[in-house]
Amino acid sequence: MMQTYFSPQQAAHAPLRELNNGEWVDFAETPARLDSVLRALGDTLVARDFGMDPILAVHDPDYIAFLQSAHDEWIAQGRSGDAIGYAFPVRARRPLNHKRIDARIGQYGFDAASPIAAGTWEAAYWGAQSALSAFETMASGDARRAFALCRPPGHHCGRDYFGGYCYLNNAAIVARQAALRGLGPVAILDVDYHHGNGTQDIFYEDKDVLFVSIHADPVEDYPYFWGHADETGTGDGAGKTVNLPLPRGTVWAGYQAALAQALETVRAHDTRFLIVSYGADTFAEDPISHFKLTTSDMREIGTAIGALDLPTLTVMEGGYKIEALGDNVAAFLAGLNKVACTGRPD
Ligand code: Q9C
Ligand code: ZN
Repeated sequence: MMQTYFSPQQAAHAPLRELNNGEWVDFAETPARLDSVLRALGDTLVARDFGMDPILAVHDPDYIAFLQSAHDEWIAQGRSGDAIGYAFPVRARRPLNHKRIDARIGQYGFDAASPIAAGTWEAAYWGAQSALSAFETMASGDARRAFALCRPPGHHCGRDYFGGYCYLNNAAIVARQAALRGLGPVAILDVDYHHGNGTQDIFYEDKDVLFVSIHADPVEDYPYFWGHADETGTGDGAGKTVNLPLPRGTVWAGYQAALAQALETVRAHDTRFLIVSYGADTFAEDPISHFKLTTSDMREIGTAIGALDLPTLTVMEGGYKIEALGDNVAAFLAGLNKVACTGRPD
């Protein structure tokens, strides 16, 4: 089995509930997701600590300070339980230096699906360290592929905002390290059911990091405000964002065609280091998603990506059918590793 990195502190993030379609529901992105994947994958390696610098190479220091103190501020306000916002500014408003926790949550967040619990910072920090540990084993030449069992996930989170169950953008953090270490051109292929709006925003003007995403059409699914096909990057990054939205109900035939197009885009970028944001929420039985892929389709996705023969770091994103999550991740990784990679990151 390929090198898999994980840290037990990632279970510390455990919000109770989220607002979904006007109702309070049990939080979908639970620590039990980790157990499902760990059971299916067996042995993992414990993440090392690479500190704050690689996190701050992507995220705004004010946002990080907010994440670290938000739950304490919530408690200091006389509240209990998870910190959650209810007022979100239209981003065109001027930045205000708010002190009040509710305003601060609105300032840094974009939805009511992403509570900040007592252990959120600790879990997010160690999730990022898992990604960095997977990166280091590849950058040092010990492995050509590695898997980071990140949780909480990362792709909805931008340089100064959280949302969509995401607080630190694990894929972006390792992409930035790969670029800084001269391992590029770097590409991020996002195959989570939802559009990776945070990753897109972070690299929108960047010509060296290609972002390609296959996801539910944001006309009819979360996160609505990003991921449309006409979003293609700007400035130096023009043409280096590629969005391939698909309709609800998509089965393998439709998915496979989009995947072939995505992989062609990755090849055309002369990619030397690939990061995959892998979400298993494209699975037919996912409770919050609407594609119709099977566990054997997960294996096919992995096989198709593996055929690129590129150094590939996979980070965990979504996937909420917990009983099937481990099997779906294992199927994806088995496909990815069916043929050994010959390319080295150098
Ligand atoms: N009624 C990830 O998969 N809620 N995040 C959607 C639909 C938020 C998903 C509500 C879904 C976030 C990483
Ligand atoms: Zn998702």
